[in-house]
Amino acid sequence: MSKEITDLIKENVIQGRVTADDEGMDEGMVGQPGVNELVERALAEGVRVADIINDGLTAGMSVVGNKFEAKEYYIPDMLASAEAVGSAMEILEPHLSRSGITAKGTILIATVKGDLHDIGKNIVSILLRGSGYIVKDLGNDVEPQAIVEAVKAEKPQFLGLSALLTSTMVHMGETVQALKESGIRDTVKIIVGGAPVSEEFARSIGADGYGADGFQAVAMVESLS
Ligand code: B1M
Repeated sequence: MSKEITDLIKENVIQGRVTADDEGMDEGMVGQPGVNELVERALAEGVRVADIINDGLTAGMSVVGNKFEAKEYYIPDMLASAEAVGSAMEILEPHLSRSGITAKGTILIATVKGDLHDIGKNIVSILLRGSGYIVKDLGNDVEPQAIVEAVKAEKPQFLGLSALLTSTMVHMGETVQALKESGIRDTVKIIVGGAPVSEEFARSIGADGYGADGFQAVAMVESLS
């Protein structure tokens, strides 16, 4: 049952359908539940939020990525799917928060300079919030110096950096370097992630941790706490 509904969510992410009013890539799907309705239904049926995210949303976006690579999908198609994932995450956010929990710490998070991909960062943010952290999101395309200023002002325990492009991951290293030059590198634990990033890369730029996905990012923050 759980697999059936997460498969439907995955399919509707691929179709880029937010609600039942949307046509979908294959068209003619108006009236069938979209990602929003399916996520609500999955929650009502008691499907685990982690399964909705991993087997539905992330699995769907992964297929979208493959279709983009194969030139079956273009940028507007990707955006429709991204919108469906973002909308689903808004529905899921309150379910991730554990009631009555006190904040475990503050995390600044940003997608680095030159990079507009923010879906993964937003998922990581929501999961961290759901685990009891205060997350301050600096947005995307954030310059190293702006991150340095934010660390000085907010004094967070953690800094999360995301990059999705091989051409922008270099700015993660520059950000670590800028923090060193400002003399505040050791005041904050730095966690990095994003599709082109690896544990080895994280080590090479002097980050404290790496998360392959949102759940691993949370586990890494917990282990560094
Ligand atoms: Co772009 N894009 N994109 N894109 N895009 C990729 C990344 C690409 C792999 C597609 C491809 O060619 N196959 C490719 C990069 C190639 C490379 O660098 N090697 C690419 C390209 C080339 C581009 C443009 C240059 C295209 C163009 O204009 N010609 C352009 C660049 C714009 C820019 O940033 N300056 C561009 C634009 C876009 C859109 C705007 C259309 C859109 C982004 C919308 C948005 O984010 N608001 C977009 C999308 C959607 C994608 C794909 C299809 C999906 C990315 C995504 O959201 N994945 C992507 C192809 C793919 O991934 N297969 C692609 C789902 C998301 C949940 O996963 O972001 O990996 P991800 O996050 C995961 C983990 O990585 C991890 O946890 C997340 C949750 O599990 N994680 C962290 C992420 N951050 C973390 C931080 C952590 C820890 C874990 O700690 C802090």
